[in-house]
Amino acid sequence: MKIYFCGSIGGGRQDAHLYGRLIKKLEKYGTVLTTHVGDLHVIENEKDMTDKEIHDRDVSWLEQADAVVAEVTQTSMGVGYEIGRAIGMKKPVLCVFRPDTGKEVSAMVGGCDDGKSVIFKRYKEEEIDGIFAEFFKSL
Ligand code: 6IA
Repeated sequence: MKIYFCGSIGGGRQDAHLYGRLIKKLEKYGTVLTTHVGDLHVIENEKDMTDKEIHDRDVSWLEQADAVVAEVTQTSMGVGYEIGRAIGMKKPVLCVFRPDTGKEVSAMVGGCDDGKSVIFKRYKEEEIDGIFAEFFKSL
């Protein structure tokens, strides 16, 4: 199982530590192609790559992925783009959002759940094990 994890980078790195914890949990289910999203040094490490190189590499990983998991609490243009591309590629997608942060989620993400292969869930971090287990069992 190849898993593409999405989290905010340019949109703000406030949740970077959380992404690292979620990626560790996802590694129970398969190979996470995008571990750099949880890396506190990603911006510094990839500063020599052009936008085009980053985009083309990430889209090619998205094409290879069997499932996509997106943490959508921190608004990010790139994460929204990846979710849209993944749905277009008919990949199973799980979006998770933490309402207790007081943030609002875009209606285009909050409303993307189709009850089958595109799932949107509001959660608290202590609930994530059950949410991941249910999502991967359904694949
Ligand atoms: O708009 P954002 O940057 O927040 O978009 C974040 C999403 O786009 C993540 O889920 C990544 O998969 C992808 N992404 C955006 N930027 C990068 C990146 N370097 N490296 C890898 N994936 C990325 C950005 C470095 C740059 C800020 C200097």
